[in-house]
Amino acid sequence: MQTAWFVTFDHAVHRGLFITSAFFKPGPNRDWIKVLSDAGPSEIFVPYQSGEPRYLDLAHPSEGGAGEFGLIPASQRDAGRCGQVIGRNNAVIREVTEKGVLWKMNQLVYRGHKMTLWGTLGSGNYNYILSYAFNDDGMIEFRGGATASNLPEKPFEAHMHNIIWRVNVDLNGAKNTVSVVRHIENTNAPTWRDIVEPFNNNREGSIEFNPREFTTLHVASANLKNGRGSPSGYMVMPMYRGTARHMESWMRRDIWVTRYKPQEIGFQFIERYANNEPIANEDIVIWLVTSSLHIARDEDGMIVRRQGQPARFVGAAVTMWAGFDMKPHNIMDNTPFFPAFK
Ligand SMILES: [Cu+2]
Repeated sequence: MQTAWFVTFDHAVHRGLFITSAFFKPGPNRDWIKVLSDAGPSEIFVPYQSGEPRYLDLAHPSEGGAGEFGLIPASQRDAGRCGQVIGRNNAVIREVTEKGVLWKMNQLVYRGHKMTLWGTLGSGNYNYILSYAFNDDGMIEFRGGATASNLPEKPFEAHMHNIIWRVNVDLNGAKNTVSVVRHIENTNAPTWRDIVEPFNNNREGSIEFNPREFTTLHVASANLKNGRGSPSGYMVMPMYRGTARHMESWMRRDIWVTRYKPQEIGFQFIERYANNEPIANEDIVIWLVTSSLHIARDEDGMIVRRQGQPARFVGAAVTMWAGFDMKPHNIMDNTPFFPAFK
């Protein structure tokens, strides 16, 4: 054993599948480090091109939510050959898989592994696969996949699947500090700068992803160092094809940071939650908007013709993924994957 994960999870109506704690052991001689408390989707917001509908799939109906959606029970067909169905109501799959080549140098190679926990939220005609992969190199992959079938009334209308995450990072305990890492390049010069700044001057608030700056967050704990004495942190990194903006005022920024309050769950209220409280060395929550633009295709289903009946379109929308990664930064003392030097 070089590294290990210990992860707990739960699922609920209005919450989908969410992580309740995650601990990482960065080496055989190192203690377990807490990384996450509760982390999962805050909202799944799906507006359509013509303006209607604009579904909130996780909100309570009294707050404009579309329904009381829970996880769909899973079977061995979901789990495949490497997976197990686990948890309450048999709704979660645990898979331990190879993820392909993680490192290669000439004749040497290391194939990485990960443990994935996933479940499926049944949201009317859509299904949302909520997936968390804990990798042997300390990476965590948060993914939401939109699948099942397009809206039966308008199967050919474009729409946006906005999966908005609420991540209570508790690296080495609750008190953390969030910085923004910016890559700043001037094309009139051959050099560049990579700078680290406090998130929003260490106050609750929001920023935008800037693809030219490779916008990345860095979450640190004041006293956490690795065996070499380097300050340890986790990077929060996007994996976007685009950044969604919508009419709703809360859908005009990409990342928010607030103080942790257990009752602050719904993303449509984020502007009220983010009321300028200090966030340096506090129990913080990171909110990330991750989006898939779904332009309908004929491949999203098939036309079924039966004698004596009008032709109808039966949907089968192939999964579109959105999400982000968390990557360790000076958590481990060295690479755990090189072969022993002789
Ligand atoms: Cu879609």
